[in-house]
Amino acid sequence: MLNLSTSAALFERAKTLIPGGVNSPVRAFRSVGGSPVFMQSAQGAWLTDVDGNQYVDFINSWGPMILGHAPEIVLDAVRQALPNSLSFGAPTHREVEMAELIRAMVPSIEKVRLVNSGTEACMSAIRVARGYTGRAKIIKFEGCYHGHGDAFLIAAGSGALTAGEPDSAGVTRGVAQDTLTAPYNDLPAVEALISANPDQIAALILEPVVGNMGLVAPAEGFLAALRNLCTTHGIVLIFDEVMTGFRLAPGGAQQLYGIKPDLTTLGKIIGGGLPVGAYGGREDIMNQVAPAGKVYQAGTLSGNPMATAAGMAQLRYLHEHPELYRDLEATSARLADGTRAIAAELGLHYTVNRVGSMFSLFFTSEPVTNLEDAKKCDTAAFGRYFHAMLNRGIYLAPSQFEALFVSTAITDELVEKYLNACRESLVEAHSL
Ligand code: HOZ
Repeated sequence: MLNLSTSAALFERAKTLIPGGVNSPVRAFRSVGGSPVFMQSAQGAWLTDVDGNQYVDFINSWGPMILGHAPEIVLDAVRQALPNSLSFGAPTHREVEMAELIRAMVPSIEKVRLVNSGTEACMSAIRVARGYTGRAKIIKFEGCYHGHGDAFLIAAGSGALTAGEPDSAGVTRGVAQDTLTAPYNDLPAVEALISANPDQIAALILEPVVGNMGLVAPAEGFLAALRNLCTTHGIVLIFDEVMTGFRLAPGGAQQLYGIKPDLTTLGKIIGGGLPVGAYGGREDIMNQVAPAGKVYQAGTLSGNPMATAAGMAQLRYLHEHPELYRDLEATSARLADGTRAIAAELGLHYTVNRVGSMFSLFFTSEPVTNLEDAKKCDTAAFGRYFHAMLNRGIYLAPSQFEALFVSTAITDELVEKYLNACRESLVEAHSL
């Protein structure tokens, strides 16, 4: 068993100071039991906690650390930017370069605005869509998570789901009534919402590959059909690529599936580990944003020099090394296929969903294509599996309803370590 005494003591202190002891709900380990591990440092694939335990990281800060932790190119860029001040609240050359690079990598983005988080990006994108169309309602999918903006905390995934509160308290009825929801991958449900609300829907927002109810892929043709529906009905199609952007391909899920959204929201990877978000897309829509247009959105730390230094360094590396996506694909396939095979050998015909370097092991033998399917999982067994993996030095997302993120720092040897731990942990979790 691990010695987690320093983490446990910190958590006790934190609970008296911070709601639930954490600054983001999933971190509290509520859905897997026990108390969270407090981290001290990380290098490459390895995390070290405050008690000195080491773990191979399969969360990677929920996505941004695609090159593993503390990559020299990113640290160097930050070191170089550091002496020139941490914030100006004024434009810098790097924001222009970053916008150029984002546009080169994601061609549907003709104009882009930098913000500070994925939440901010999604909130702003919706406001722009409403300003552009003059309509109020939006469609989102059950189990998709677009940050904690009021409009999105209806049937939300991620921490909201983990906490068993997919509809948050504090969201007014007025806001809630403008958010319409449909099951993911259910085209007839979307068509029904559109016909029941003619000329009232400003935007349809989705994770083109969902990472927030565990990993769920779009059914064949689903994204293309949504694209057609939105074009036909004048609805702004928004891809939330906060998790998938620059991860599933250099141009994100939209490149992988060949679909062009009207707007895209970004975050995580574009900050290289520092807080950044962005939203962008069609020029005519983005020209609605102040000061070019009448949709107001602003931020003192937007385009922050440290965040753009880190983000640019990482993005540039990804842009210049497209071959790394092939390697990530191969590593992730070995991890996910290996997991599936081990579970099956043990008589557990569990579902493993994977797209590129994101995957989930669902503790159910039925296919998982939407939130209702995901909820069929044996979450108690998942909790036991999570802790068994942790004890073996494998750091997974502490919830059945999250995806794992693979970094380029995962070597063949670490794949073997993970698979051995997976076998032993499945046995332990099910007392086989
Ligand atoms: N919303 C993130 C997972 N989908 C969790 C963020 C965090 O706890 O850091």
